[in-house]
Formats: sequence, structure tokens, C-alpha cells
Amino acid sequence: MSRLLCGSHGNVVCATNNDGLNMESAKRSLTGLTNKPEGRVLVLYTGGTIGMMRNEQGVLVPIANAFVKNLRKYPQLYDREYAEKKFGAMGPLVLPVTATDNRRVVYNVLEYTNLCDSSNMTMDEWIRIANDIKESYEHFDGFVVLHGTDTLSYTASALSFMLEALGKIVILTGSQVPIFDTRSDGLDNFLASLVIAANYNIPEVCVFFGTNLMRGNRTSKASATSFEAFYSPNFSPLATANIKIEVDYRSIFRSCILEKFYVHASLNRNVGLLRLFPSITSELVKVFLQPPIEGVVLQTYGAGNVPTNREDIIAELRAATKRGVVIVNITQCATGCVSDAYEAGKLLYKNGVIPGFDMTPEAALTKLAYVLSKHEWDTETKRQMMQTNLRGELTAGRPPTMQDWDLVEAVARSLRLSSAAELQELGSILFPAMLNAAVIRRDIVKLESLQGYGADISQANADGRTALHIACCEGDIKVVRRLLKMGANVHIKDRFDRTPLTDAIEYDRHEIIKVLLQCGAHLHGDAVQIGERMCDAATAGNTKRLQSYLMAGADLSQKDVSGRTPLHFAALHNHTDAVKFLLDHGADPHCIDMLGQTATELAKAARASDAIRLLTSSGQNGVVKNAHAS
Ligand code: ASN
Repeated sequence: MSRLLCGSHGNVVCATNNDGLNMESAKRSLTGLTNKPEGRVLVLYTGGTIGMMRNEQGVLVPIANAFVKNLRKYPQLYDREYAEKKFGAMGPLVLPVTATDNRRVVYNVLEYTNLCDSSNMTMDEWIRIANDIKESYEHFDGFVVLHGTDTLSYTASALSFMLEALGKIVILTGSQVPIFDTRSDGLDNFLASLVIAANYNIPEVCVFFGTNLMRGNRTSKASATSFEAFYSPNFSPLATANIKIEVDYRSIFRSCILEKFYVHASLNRNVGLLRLFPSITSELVKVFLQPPIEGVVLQTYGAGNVPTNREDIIAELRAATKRGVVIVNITQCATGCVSDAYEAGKLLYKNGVIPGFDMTPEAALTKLAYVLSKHEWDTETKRQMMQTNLRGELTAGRPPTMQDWDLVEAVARSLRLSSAAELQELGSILFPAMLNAAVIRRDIVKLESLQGYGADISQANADGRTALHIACCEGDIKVVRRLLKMGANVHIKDRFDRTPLTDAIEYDRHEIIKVLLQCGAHLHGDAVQIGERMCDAATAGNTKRLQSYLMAGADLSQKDVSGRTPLHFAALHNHTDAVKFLLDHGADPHCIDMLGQTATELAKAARASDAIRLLTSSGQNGVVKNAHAS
């Protein structure tokens, strides 16, 4: 696997169209013009059994350019009527709509060249996947990576570290049987992954298999034959997909750093996994630890034990840690955590080995590759980071205290509720209401205590609105910052397809717009619709609103459906402040509308003399200043 089917990233997207669909047109085509809002998902098809077909010899092989063509033949995977009406025959794929999901899933498939069996995956492919997600990040709500199962947990673990400050969901899935076989786990895995990616804001790299959505860096492949091929030994699933999809919001790992999403696109390859076994020779250990090795995951017995009577092995480990090799101790057991409860374990830590707690081998190895490639960290910091919970990959020490549903329980008791499902439902109703009330009262202490009671800070109310949406309308920057530091997600869209950024723009909260952008928020949806909203602002002479859009990254020369720009409307209505603002910030006075008229011509027709003066003086100079948002 080395190149993308559709060429460079400027035009990834729809492998359904093998010529490659331009990203801009894909973006335009993915707008929500229907009653049910659309959730947009990019599928990165890297290979694996899921897409394989039998060749003439009956052997399973991946076949280039066949996957999407086949998807279009399956009514469960392609609502032909809706898709063709809206996007044309070669447009993105669309799932049939269901009553239970909030959003209709619209998905594009990016098929990799050299579709590979995942046994052939290398760190280069991990970097490629991470970069592909980066390139398309702003155009999609979620990402599904179709991947062979054999090394899927390694890729998921690596991506969880490389995708920094991730704000959207990335799901890796695959299957044991090809999706187009009569009896296959691929269909369910793919469908559930698409639906979850489009409908749920779980800003993590996940693995979906069977009925479980698991944190990717907690998974390992458990079976070569079962449809439940993956397990998450030390952490319960983030969600289960049975008749209903049930998300355990309390277990979602949310980044609490005010940072924009980016990719850490390098990895240190001088890492390895060394599994102890009785009578292992010190020569083997010595050779394994030789340069250029820089990091080793040592798989020891039970709770992290090595033989205390093997000074020869201990000496090799000691010498290596002294040379600066980072050695991380994890257990060979399927579940559980290393500890220093035994003398046999303590010995390791005395000799410079560090505990890897309950990390899977895949997580520990890929984390080492990631941590060791961070040139800005010195060796001590790298050792510390290996022991720190960076992405929910390890449980160190006591879990954070939670006042386990006390508040909800108290209410539940008074309502005589008893079952876990009733409690869960009560929480999902009460918490958003209580969070929103705390935001309106600007009560940061209350917000924090609600989180302590188990509220998910990004939990939405019945309209899909979160505390951050409300805070952006209310306009208290301190509350907004606090929410973001508590892990509130900037990408959640409410029932009306509004993000917190939409609210901040429409309430002209300039400080808040800045901090949202700092956290990776971006404009979404149809550019023409954004153009229309800016044209409305220009018609009303609302310069502040135009400034809000500019700060959020909008193109002030964006046209509405009639081809008019905000400048046309500001000129037509003789709003001189708005005309000046638009000209000062790069709006193009030469743009013509569908009738072939410029802003100046419209101003002349309306006898808007002040606007005409501004426009003609800017035109005479031939200069339209290229100022930027401050
Ligand atoms: N060998 C295949 C792979 O990892 C196994 C699978 O996908 N089920 O690519």
C-alpha cells in the first residue's frame, strides 16, 4: 500500500468515482438539504478480509476498484433513490435512513492503492492513515478505517497517539469473512461503524467489532475465527450496538487541552517486544537490547515478575537502562496490571525498568514509538510520559473519584426508579438540564461538581445542544474556557446542525470565537449557505456579524444563490461601514452576480451615493486591501 487511488490529498474523497472527486465539490455535495441532517463519514479502505473477493482459484484477494461498485449493489449500504436524486450516480454513498438515528449517513470511500493484508502494514501506513485523516478532517464528522484484523489493534493504538487533540471519532473495523460473502460479520461491523461515526461524538480512536465499540488502544485480537475477534481486556466498551446503541459517556476520554487537532507524523522504529520465558538466555536478552534499540516492552510474568535468581538477565536490563534504553514492564497475562507487590517485580524498578501498568502489548509498543520520537522531550520526560495516561491507554493508581450517581440516585429514589436502564436514562435527561442551568448561572463550581457526579460535559439535551452551545450564546468567556478545559467538544452539532461556533458567530462573541478556533473549531456545511448568512448581515449593515464570520475563517467574497456577495448587498443598501469593512478585508468589488452586475452597478441603480464613492475610489486605486481578521 503506497499511493492513494485518487492521487494527492487535494482531491481524495470519492473512490466511487475512480477519477477522483474534487474535495470542494464533495464538500458542496455533502450539505444537509433534507429534513434529517446528514452525518458525513470518510471511509479509508486500506485492505483486509472485509473487502476481499475470491479470484478464479477461489483464493481471497483484495481487488482494486471493486469495493465501492459492489457497495452500490446493496440496498442496506446504498439508498440509490436518495443518493442519485441528491448527488447523482457517481456521488457519495448514502445509507438508508432509520427511525432511530438522528442523522442520515452520507459516506465517501477513499480506496488505497495496494490494498493490503494487514500483516503487511508498517509504520509508514500508520502515518499515511493519520495524514489522510488530517487532510479531510474539517469536511467530515467521523472516520471509518477498514483494515485487516491481524494488525488492526497496532494501527488503532498507534493512531490514538499520533492524532493529537482529536475532536472527532475514528473507528477501525474489519471482518473475519468478506463483506460480500453470503454470511459475513463485515456487513454488521461496517454498518454499525458508519452509523456510530455519523451520529456520536466520541472523540477517540475506537475499534468496532461484533457488538462492541472499544477504545482502540485497549484492544487486542483475541480470536482468529470468532466473529467477536477483538477484546478490550482491561477497559469496558465505550458503547454497545444491540437493538439500541448505548454509549457509556462517562468512560469517554476527552482531551482537556485547549489545542487544535494535529498529527504527530513521526515514529521511532527502534523499539521491540521481548517476552520472557523460563530459561531464556542472557545472550538473547543482551542481543535484543543492543543498539540501535531505544525502547523495549518487556512482557513479564503475572503481576510483572522476573526470576529473582537470574542476576545475568537483570544485569543486561540494568546496563541497557543505564545506556538510556527505555524498558517498560507489562504483564504476559491477558488481563490485569503490573505492580511492585512482589520482590520479583520490585527488582525491575530498582534497575531502571518502568511500569507499563495495564497497557496491552500493542499500546505499550506503539506508545514507545510515539514517545521516543518526541524530540522536544528529554529522556526523563519520555520515561514519565510512558507512565502517564495520555489517551486512556492505561489505568495507573486509583481511578479518579466519582460521586457515583449520588445526585441522580437521590432523584431516582424519590421517583422509585430501580433498574440500571432507568437510572441511565434519568441521568441523560437530568445532567444536560443541570449543566445548562449551571452555564446560565455562570457557576463554574457547579459545573465541576456535576462532572464529579458523573455528567458527561458534552452530553446533549433533546435538541442535541450541549453546555458549550449554551455558553457560546450566553457569552461568558470564563465559562467557555472552563468547559473546554473540562473536555467539552467543539464539533458537536445540534438538531439544527449548529455547532458552538455557529452560536458564537450569531451572538457576535468575538473572544469566544477565538478560543473555539484555538481548539480546532471550524465552519462547516455549505459555503453558499454561509454566503447567504453573510449577505443577510450585509443587508442589515451588521458589520460586527461580518467581522464574526471573518474571524471564523469565512470568505467575505462568498456568493449567495443569486451570485451576489455581501459587498453587493452592503452597496445596494448604502451601508457604508459594511462596504468599507468588506473592502478593507479583501472583498472583491469586481465580482458579478447572475445578472452580470457588480456591487458598484447595484449601488448606482439604487442611487447609494456614499457606497458608490467608496467603491469607485477603491476601484480607481485598483487596490483592494488584503487585510486579515485580527
Ligand atoms: N489476514 C487478514 C488481514 O489482517 C485477516 C482479516 O482481515 N480478517 O488483513
